[in-house]
Amino acid sequence: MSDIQYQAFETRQKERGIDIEAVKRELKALKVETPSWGYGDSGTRFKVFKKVGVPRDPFEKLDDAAVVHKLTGLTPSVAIHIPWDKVDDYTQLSEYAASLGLRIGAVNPNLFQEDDYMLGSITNADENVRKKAVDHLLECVEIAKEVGSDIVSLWLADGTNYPGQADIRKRKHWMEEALAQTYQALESGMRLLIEYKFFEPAFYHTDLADWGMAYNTAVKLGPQAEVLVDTGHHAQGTNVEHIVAYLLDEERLGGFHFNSRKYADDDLIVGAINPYELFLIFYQILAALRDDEHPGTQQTARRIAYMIDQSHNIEPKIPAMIRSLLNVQTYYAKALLIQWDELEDAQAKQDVLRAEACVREAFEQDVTPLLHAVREEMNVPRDPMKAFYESGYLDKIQERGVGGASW
Ligand code: PSV
Ligand code: MN
Ligand code: MN
Repeated sequence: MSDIQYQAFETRQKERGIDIEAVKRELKALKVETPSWGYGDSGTRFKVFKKVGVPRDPFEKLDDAAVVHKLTGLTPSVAIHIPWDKVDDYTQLSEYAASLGLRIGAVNPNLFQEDDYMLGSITNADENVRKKAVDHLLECVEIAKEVGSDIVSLWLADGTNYPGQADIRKRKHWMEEALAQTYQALESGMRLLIEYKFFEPAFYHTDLADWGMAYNTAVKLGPQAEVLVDTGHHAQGTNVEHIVAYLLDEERLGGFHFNSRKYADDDLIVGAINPYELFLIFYQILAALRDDEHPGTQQTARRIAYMIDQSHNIEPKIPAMIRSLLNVQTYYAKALLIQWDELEDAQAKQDVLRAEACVREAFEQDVTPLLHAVREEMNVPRDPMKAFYESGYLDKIQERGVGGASW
């Protein structure tokens, strides 16, 4: 991409009334957390394909995450999942992260991979199982404190497969009790992010099925509990950006798990299936940030935890992560090119077509020259994917062999 192309881009955006320096500042400030489990082997219930060079332990996952951060400048933190990333010494893990220019981000409890949890974890009718699950949640809060993280991010697999299988309201009460105990253990400044999903692994009812249930639970718990929107966890056709706007307005949008879905919780590369949705999510966030009349909403928007949550089944792990991040950056950049004065004028005049065009036109801008310029100013490669393939890192990790960490 030549400077001529960047000049043409800048001229065009200035004509549109866009403050390019402000756009660049926002792009440089964008940070997206990557998940430790996105670097390990994963699959479906049919098969986990084992890849050569996959990290064998949490430390090697951090090594890979550091490469991604070095090449993109976007990913200074890594989410961990316990017990997948269980280590003897969490201080050592966070010090190792720091030595690579990273920090440990959200701590994710795992309440779905033990036989005891087959019929539920914190919603299980067996009091002993519920206690075990709460102990694990409390352990995760302690781990977050040890690694210096301010986020515990909870996804609950609990649900039932058949009508009558369990008492839905009793399960709701048990869930609320368990989460209240977890909430009590948070220090000030820490947040509990509550993720919802409408089905799977349970196929009749899920205890935290949608944003309304997650929101209600968060409100009951208190201000340190917020909702996490995983973009892949909605039924077909759901207007996810509307949910985003609503939760921002209620000051309860805590974070995102970015990925794409076509049919269900497919965990495909973010932006690969419906890039317009990703753009429209950022449109709502940027609109909230501009809303001077609602400082609480602005503050909520400012501290959103952006995270990737993908399990790459057939893709090479590190390039898949880089692709995901570049997609997030691209659609964020496009949203930053919305001409707000024009949009607000069209909305005030109730000019439907002009308002729609205003949003769509930002999406249609080619941001490639802008992203090349921003990356240069951030001292990262203009083309991080190409730089990765040329770096020799893939050859270097061959020595790890096959059979690294799964999820
Ligand atoms: C399962 O659906 C899931 O993908 C959730 O999105 C969680 O965030 C993730 O696993 C890790 O527990
Ligand atoms: Mn998720
Ligand atoms: Mn999921």
